[in-house]
Parts: sequence; C-alpha cells; structure tokens
Amino acid sequence: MSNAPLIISAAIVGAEHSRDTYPHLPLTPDEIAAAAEEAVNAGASIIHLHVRDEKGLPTQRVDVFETVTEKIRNRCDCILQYSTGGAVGTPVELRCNPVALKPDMATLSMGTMNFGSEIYENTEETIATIAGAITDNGVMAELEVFDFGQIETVTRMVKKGLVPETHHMDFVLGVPGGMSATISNLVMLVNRLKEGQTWAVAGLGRGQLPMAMHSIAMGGHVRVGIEDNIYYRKGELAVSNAQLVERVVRIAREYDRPAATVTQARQILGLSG
Ligand code: KMH
Ligand code: ZN
Repeated sequence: MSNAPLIISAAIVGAEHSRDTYPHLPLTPDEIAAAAEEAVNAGASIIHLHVRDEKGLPTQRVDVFETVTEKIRNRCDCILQYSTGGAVGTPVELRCNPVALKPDMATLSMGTMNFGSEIYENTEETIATIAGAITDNGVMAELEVFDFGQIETVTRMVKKGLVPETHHMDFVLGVPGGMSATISNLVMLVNRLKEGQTWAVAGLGRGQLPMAMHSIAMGGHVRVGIEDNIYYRKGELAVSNAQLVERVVRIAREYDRPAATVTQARQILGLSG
C-alpha cells in the first residue's frame, strides 16, 4: 500500500448546479475565491475551477477566469486547474480561451458521450484542438476519462502525438451516460494505466465517498466537491466544499496518507512552482 501524500482536488463550482439545486453554491468571484480558500485550508491542493457570469450561469469568459484567479491567488496558494469542459454545449473555441491565462493545469475530456439527457461533445478533433491550446500554453493536462473506451482514445491520441504523453489522469465515474462509480470499474481503469502514471478518481453523487476511499487504498488521488456531489450523506446536503474535503482528509489520515501540501502535490505531479 502506498503511503504517499494524497492530492485532494476540490471541484468547488462546476457547471451543472444552480442555487435551486444547491443553495450554498459559490457563484460570484468573491464567493468562489472564498470557497477555494476554505477547501485549501481543509486540505485540498488542487482547485478544479469553473466560473459563473453576472447571472450565475456557467461561462468560459477569460475576464471572469482572470478575476477569479486573482482573487484566489490573493487568498491562498494552490494548484489552479481550469475546466476546458465548460458546460454541455459550450463551443470548443470558448472552452479553450481561458487556457491562455496559463493556469497550472487544465482539463481535457477524452470522448463524446451522453451526459444525462444531453450530449457532451468531445470528438477527436475537439480533443486535439483543446490539447493543442493546453500544450501551446505550457499547461499540464488532466485527462478526464468518463468511460472505458475513452482510455483507448488516450492511448491512440498519445501515440499520434495529439494528446500530451505527460499528464495527470482523472476518472470521472457516475455520470449518467458514462461508467458508473463502482470498485470493479475503477480497478479495470487503473489496470490500464502505465506504471508511474498519477491518477485520481471523482465519483459522482453517492459514488463520491466510496470512490475516494478506494482510491486512497489503491494509491491514487481524490477529487471531491460540490460540482460532483451536493450531499454529505443521504438526504443531508453538504454545508460546503470544505466539509467534503475534511472528510477525505480524516479518512486518509487513518490510511497514513496525509493530505498533500501544495508543494508536495506539485512534486508528485511534476509541476514547476
Ligand atoms: N461540465 C461538464 C459538461 C471538465 O470540467 O473538464 C464537463 C466538465 C469537465 O465539467
Ligand atoms: Zn468540471
């Protein structure tokens, strides 16, 4: 069993929720920055970032990413990871734009899929375009794999030089339309990774806690947060992103996997300071 420090990524906003579904959702730049700081203080080292416009709707506007980034940087040190997924239906050029601000990391979704009742479009052309924006800006990619076929796409596109060979891997399990958040699915995916590949799992909804626990035991890393799960337990909304992070920190401590500091997370991921 690995005793390596655990990188906890906090997905603090997302694109799918609103105040109707989750009343404490951070929306304004100040609220998002405060939520990021709380999550980092609780033990997160990566902030997976989506932002919202003045109406509280998901946006890929560069000026909003810039404002939120500045506010987060003024409050705390963390690895900032921008979403290039945006919301379902966001055009690819808009998805790429914020990467020009050169965050530490950016996500790269690895395939088209049903996303609930909608279609999340990630053709190979789209993936290559976003991957190009990420590499051209010297940003580290976190590949988002939602389904088994997408891991085959990773292999194929890395071989063709269209997706960076050096990347962090995140299995996002439990999207209706993707793989469900089960232990056997997680094991199957992890078994396909090359030796030394860093990976994390983000379990959606009720899958968040069991996926986190199994990743801790398997030597992986963990993503939690309101983007993926709004409940602390069945029928009880989480009070904050930090609360979800704190629970993982407590469990991981029992496994002798202390939450990674930002410096440790950078070292593990091979990110420069
Ligand atoms: N909002 C989802 C459609 C990412 O951030 O890279 C896509 C998503 C993935 O959240
Ligand atoms: Zn996201």
